[in-house]
Amino acid sequence: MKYCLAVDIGASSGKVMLGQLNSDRLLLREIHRFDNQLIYKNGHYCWDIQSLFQEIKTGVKKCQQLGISPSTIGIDTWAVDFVLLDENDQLITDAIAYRDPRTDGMMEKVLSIISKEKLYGITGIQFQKFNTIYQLYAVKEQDPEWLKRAQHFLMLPDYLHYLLTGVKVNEYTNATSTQLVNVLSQNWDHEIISKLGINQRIFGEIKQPQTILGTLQKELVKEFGFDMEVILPASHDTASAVISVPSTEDTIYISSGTWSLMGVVNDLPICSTEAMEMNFTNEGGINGQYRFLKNIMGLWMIEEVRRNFGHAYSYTDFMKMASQFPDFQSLVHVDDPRFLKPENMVEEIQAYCRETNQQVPIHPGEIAKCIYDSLVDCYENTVNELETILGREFKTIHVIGGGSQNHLLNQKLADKTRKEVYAGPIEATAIGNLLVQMLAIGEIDDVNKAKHIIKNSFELKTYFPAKEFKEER
Ligand code: LFR
Repeated sequence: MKYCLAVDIGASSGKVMLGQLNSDRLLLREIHRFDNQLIYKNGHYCWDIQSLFQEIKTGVKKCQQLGISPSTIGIDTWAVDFVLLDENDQLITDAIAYRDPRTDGMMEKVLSIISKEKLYGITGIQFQKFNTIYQLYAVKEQDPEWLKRAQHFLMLPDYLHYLLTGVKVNEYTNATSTQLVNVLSQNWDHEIISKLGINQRIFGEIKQPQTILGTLQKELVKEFGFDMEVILPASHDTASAVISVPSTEDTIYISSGTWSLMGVVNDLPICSTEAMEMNFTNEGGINGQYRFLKNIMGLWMIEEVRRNFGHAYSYTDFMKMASQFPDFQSLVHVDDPRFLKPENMVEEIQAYCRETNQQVPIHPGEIAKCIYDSLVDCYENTVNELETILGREFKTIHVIGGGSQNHLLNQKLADKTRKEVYAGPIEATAIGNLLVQMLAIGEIDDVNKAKHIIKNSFELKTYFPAKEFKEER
């Protein structure tokens, strides 16, 4: 069977994963792993996009050293971030990151041009100050000459795919996160774009996952010693991850990583006033489906706390230390924008607790505990919101991604929501990326078969709600 290569880059690390089918099992092998982080450059928080591309090349070369030449490759990253290219296809800007404060106040400005109801009605996308639409508006206000020079707008995976192939397209699932795509036509919404006064010409053709983009540029073929087909996966990492939920029929999922994305898969978008007020999104999925979900601040908070403690503790250490402290002692509202990019996460959490007259967590384990409890609290509220909007109850929650390894969080989730929690697969995003490549080249016939392969290949852990769960406060 053919080898496929998934490049999955998250906000804190990236990996190159090799996949191969062996009858109905997906064999997964990590080829290369690297760190990713925000860098401060030219007055903005940025991603080092060139070094990310070098890491992708390193991953491919490691395959070569192992004597493996994959047939296909596809890249996914987080959403909303983009680059602008000039008429010579050169970068006009650094890849400025969504946590950069350039978007402060931009949502309010955009909403004075297009009403909130109209924008939600057209796009079905949640309101987050860092969405591409507000980033583009920030460019328009702060660096208008960039937009004047721009010929092409590419999301980050689109740009990385372009570096591999020389072909410039906008992949659909990621494009929806811009808040510029019409939820029904699944294409750029020209009315919104023109109302913002942004040139339509920069937006390219939207292509669906499974599109075969082309082969590698000649220099790369020389460098690697082999060619590959470049295939568009669901290039928004969350869209790839959701593909790995073994069955999306009757379950709520949480894609757990830097963010916790909690929701369901729907055949039709829900753009009701209720959904807008609860700030749910209808992001694009594969096969024309919608990821109806909500962004919850997620493990970013613990990633930052770890950084604040000089990486002295691992995530497992935090989990172990946290379990020694009582439940629900202090809670923070995880979705408060103050936690998006504070100077110091530990101090921000402590300040929040002080201001709200709660016990101030001091010990690293106590701080971790406060984060886990607050996340679970938010998950529970989100379950209630989802069940209200959808008018039905769910019996299970499926946690996928790196965060699904947090036993403490999984058990708390089961206890608090009184639902069964299934955890895994850990590498959900890379798996979803690989499955779409395999669908594109006919290694897998359809999505049902892909789901069967996931069930057959990865072991899931089950957490039952504790019989006697009493909330302490
Ligand atoms: C998760 C994710 C979310 C998106 C956020 C910012 O990695 O892609 O889905 O809202 O990052 O791009």
